[in-house]
Amino acid sequence: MIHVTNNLANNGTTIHWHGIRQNFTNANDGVSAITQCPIAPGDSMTYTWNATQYGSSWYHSHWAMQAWDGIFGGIVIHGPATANYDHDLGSLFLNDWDERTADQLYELTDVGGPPTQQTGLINGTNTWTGSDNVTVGSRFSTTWESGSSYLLRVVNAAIDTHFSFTIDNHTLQVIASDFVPIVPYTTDVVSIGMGQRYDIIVTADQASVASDFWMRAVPDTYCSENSNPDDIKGIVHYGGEFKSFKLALSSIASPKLTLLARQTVPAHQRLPLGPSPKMTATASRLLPSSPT
Ligand SMILES: [Cu+2]
Repeated sequence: MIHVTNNLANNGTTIHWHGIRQNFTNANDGVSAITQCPIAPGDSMTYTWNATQYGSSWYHSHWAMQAWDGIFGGIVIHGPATANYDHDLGSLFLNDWDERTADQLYELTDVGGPPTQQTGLINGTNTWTGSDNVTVGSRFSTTWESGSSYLLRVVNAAIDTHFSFTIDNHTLQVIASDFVPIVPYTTDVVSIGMGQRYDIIVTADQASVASDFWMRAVPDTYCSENSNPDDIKGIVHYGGEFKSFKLALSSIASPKLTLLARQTVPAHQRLPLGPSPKMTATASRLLPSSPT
């Protein structure tokens, strides 16, 4: 059961639970104008559905372009894993990013096809150098203890980018794809399409090589274009206690480079988002395991 309150000033919203089976609960699928009317500004709605699958997914707005201006988050439904790990770090989001809002880009798409994205984010953050030559933002970073193994629940929440996910020097052990547990296999790179999730175990076994490694989300540019395909990077740092992943909010070093709807989205004539859009989806980060 999830209570959603729409704190946006001007726009309706709905929240869709990506990949969740909605047998007999179809009205809770969160698809605007299909399974429900949008939740009006100031209004609330309680979504109720059964967790009959387990694994990693995400929720996102299903109203216009809102999801790609930042209204999304992780869903974790606990269940068995097909390989052992020490620590579950949680959801790790990959996004493409542009300083214009998704609504502004949509108008360009109407006349010229999908525009080139400027860069991308790892869990809501990255650095970026604009046309004024000023670099803003900060890299995503995560601290690991040498010898421990970590579960990463990677989600591609991009609007128009297929990513290749890698961590320099590290082997990735894949144990689930979307909500499907799989026989574990190891690889150097995981290719992840929009909306997809992969559960990946990584062992911190490279302390003898270096203390810091790049985590990379490389846009597959045969599908779409990006101005900084080699710069969507985060840091894996060895040396200290791990912390679970957290999707970066507006507390990011630069307010400019972040998921737009988390902060101030400039008013726009087509879809005038309010001066301070904010949305809370409570109790949605961690959902109980399904009864068997
Ligand atoms: Cu979805």
